[in-house]
Amino acid sequence: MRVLPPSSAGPWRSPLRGPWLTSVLGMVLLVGIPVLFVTGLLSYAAYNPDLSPVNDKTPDKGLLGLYLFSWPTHPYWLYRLTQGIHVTFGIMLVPVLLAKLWSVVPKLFALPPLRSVGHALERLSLLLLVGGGLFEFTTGLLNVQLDYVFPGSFYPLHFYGAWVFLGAVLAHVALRLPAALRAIRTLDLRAELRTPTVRTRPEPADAGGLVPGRPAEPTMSRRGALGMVGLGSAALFLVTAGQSVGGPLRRTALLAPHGRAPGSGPNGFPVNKTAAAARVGLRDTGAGWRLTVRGNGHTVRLTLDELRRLPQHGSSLPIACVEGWSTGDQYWEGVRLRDLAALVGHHADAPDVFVESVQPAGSFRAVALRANQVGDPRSLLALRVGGADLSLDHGRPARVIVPNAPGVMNTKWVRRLTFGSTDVGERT
Ligand SMILES: Nc1nc2c(c(=O)[nH]1)N[C@H]1C(S)=C(S)[C@@H](COP(=O)(O)O)O[C@H]1N2
Ligand SMILES: [Mo]
Repeated sequence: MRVLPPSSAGPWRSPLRGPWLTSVLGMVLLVGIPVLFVTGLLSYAAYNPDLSPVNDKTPDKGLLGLYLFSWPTHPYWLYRLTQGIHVTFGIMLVPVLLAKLWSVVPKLFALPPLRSVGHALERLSLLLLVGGGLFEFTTGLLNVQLDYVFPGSFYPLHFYGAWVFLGAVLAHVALRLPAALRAIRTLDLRAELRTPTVRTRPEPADAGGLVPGRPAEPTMSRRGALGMVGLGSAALFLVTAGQSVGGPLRRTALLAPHGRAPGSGPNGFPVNKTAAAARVGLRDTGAGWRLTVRGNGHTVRLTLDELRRLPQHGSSLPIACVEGWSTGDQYWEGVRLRDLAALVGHHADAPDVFVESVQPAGSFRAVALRANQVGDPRSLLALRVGGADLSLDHGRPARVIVPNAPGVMNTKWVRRLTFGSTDVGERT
């Protein structure tokens, strides 16, 4: 049997593989992945997890929560933008990630698997890098696209996975960036984009063993390979971005589960969880419904008609879900949260509030809002949207709407507001 030198790496014979191609794809990820990290960490901060246990899906975060800050209500569209970018870029980077993995596949299967201690460490960091990357993209995609199928909650998996992935990416960049910058200068991108398949030559042999020792005839040019990745990303953009961007792209958002308007009329915007799915019916939200407002030792109970007789205000705000879909600005009308706080004696400074739904169970039935969110004059307990009463699926008779908050904070079918508290568990 003939022993192959490392650079021949057995079955991997594509003449396109080489440090240049890997580095070009790496540079795209080097720009894209930090954007995913930053927008992801912002999304985590937007949940205000340090405010209340009900907001905190990762209570064991320890030092990883050090950067948290009180999420602002201005500008009202910021979360829609950052989370739209997070999900859209994440989906668009999938072809780049897969192409990059394809380009280094001889390394992933290199034999012998461990040559020295240094080699073992390098392989371990690659395992965390590849495993972490695949894990983050898979959990993210599944959360957005499907009924979630991973065991356990999405949030801790994606959150802790992100830190592992970040560590591996930083190590990888520190180790590889100088070589990648050198490799990228070995071919001229613009010339490659003009080179057809017949004139495609392998890159010069490399120490890393990406370039095959016995290259096969090219079946595709580098232009073709990069074009395929680019077209893949562009196609994914076309079938998903509409869920966040809106406008005419909304009609092409074929892959976005909540992307397209499910109906017409004022309540014809996406529904994350229907009343039926939340096991909320007319029994809980009909004539017998009362809103309980508590705080400062006072308790006030209001019927829907009494709520309607309080000063009504309007604000145009979107719903922007962590899953990346968002509505355009909807015109909500109802009672300001800070006016409701005043009903129980919080006149000067708005306090935090604990919001509870009539929904009997589920992790989104309660949420805590921070004082800045309560105090914002655009924050409402909404009774109407687009000039019509809320539909049952959108939270009839009353739901919270807050500027620049993740959709999950806009609790539907509200039953009780406790001002000056962020966790009613201990007090109920
Ligand atoms: N009671 C209750 N309120 C809820 C939810 C829920 O599951 N239960 N889902 C939240 C989430 S995750 C989002 S994105 C928004 C979506 O609002 P919509 O269904 O009216 O579009 O409602 C929020 N309010
Ligand atoms: Mo959501």
